[in-house]
Amino acid sequence: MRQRRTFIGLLTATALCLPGIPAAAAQTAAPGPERQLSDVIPAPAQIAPNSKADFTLGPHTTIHTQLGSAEAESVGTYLAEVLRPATGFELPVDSSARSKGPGISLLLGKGGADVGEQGYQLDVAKSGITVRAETPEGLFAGVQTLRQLLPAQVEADQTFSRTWTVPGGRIVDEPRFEYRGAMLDLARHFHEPDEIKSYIDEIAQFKINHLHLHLSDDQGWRIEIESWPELTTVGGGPGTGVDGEGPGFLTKAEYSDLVAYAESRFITIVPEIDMPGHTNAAQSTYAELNCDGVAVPPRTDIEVGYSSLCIDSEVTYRFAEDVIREVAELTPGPYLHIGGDEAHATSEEDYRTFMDRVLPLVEKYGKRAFGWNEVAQADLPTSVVPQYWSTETENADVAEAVAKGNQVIMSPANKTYLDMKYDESTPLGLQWAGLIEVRDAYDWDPGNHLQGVGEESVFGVEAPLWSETLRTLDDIEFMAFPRLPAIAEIGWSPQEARDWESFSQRLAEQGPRWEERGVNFYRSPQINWP
Ligand code: NGO
Repeated sequence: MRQRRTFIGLLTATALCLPGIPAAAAQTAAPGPERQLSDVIPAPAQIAPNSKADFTLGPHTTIHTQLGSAEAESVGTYLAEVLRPATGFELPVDSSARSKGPGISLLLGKGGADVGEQGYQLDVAKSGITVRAETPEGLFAGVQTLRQLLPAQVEADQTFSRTWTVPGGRIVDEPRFEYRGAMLDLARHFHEPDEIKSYIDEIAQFKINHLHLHLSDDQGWRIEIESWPELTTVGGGPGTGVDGEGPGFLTKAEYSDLVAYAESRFITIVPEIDMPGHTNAAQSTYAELNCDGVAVPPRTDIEVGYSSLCIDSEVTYRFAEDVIREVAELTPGPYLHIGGDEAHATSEEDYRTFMDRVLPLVEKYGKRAFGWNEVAQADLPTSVVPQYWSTETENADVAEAVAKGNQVIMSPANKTYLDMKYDESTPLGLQWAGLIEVRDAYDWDPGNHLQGVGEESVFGVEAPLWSETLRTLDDIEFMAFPRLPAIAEIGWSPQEARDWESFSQRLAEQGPRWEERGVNFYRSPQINWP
């Protein structure tokens, strides 16, 4: 990670009441912007406010995008679509570099600070706003920052007649970790593509750039596999959700459409097929996946750790290869998650045998393997990324893998599991890893959380949301917000740029934005919601 620059400026209120100026005069001056340059989640790496440089959007504002770049133009179009409903402005997107006039410019290439592949520089001046980045992804991140610098009403879908002022100054920003993830569990309760898209739209605002989809488990199988067609018709059929809810699965076309949608928000889909445990749905569908050749009964309870593929059977490896091949072919992103958690019904020796055969299949089909941290019990190639989910702060297998060069995704369950209850009274969720209030989710450092795993071995952070108790999008949102932004800030912001006081104030300001967008969220008593 490159050397961080020091903070350029201190955060100051933009509309200062200067000594010597009578209060009445101050009151009649043009109102300052509602937001301050620092009112952003995740906290930017560097902020230099300039109260003389506020920019006000107007009916003639144009969005200029990098000449000749279709990708920059599509980021411009996204921005226009976000801003048009509430402002009522036309906000034409112009990539011809011909029109000048006041505007927002989204520019690619050098010219700004060195912000890496995912970062951006945002300059707000009286004459206009410029976002510069090396990649369209960086521009998109800058656009999310810009969006949060406008008043909350900008998120509404009806037009307000008011001023739309962005606070002046410069932000130079890039992420601490390249991987910042969220996870949805489609297996316990299926979530419809439209619900997943809506979640994608919300998490993208906090610069989350990966969505991990847990596609198979004991209860249900949720992705079409042509070579094993009954996985979805039976394994994802009626009654396959927890407590018999269902059916539901993604066809290949629906999955590809989701991948493309996520890509338009610069989010990479990480598919997970959980093996060799958490496989009851497959084993109740296909008798040959069981050692005794008898299909197990389907199960819709929430027990874990009872199922195992048959390790000595060649059918198991044909199945694993077919599934990995088809999922890999459908997935443009570089990662494929093979689960590997809680295989309590598989002996340790069998577990290693299984992983020795299956991990290379992921590579054979061109993907980098992720697995829950139990995979570290196997002999791991250094390319494999264990995802740490335990509540302990010591794990010998993971520490050993890291010593050999593996990187880790940090998802400690007692900090990042969005399915844990906030407090005893939370109507949804589980509490096996403890109660997780917003501050618990925020106050930890992935760079020194797990013994033997330092900053440089952390590939990123991820917030899993398991769906044993969650059915609707409302349920998902209630558990994710406001903790998801806490994990997003941990993944993006430099450790020295974040602290609870500042975060809790910035988080409070997200409340009205969620209200405008109709997002359900938990009004944590730890936050002074406006
Ligand atoms: C565990 C378990 C999942 C549960 C989840 C509930 C992992 C990696 N395996 O996390 O099957 O759904 O807890 O919180």
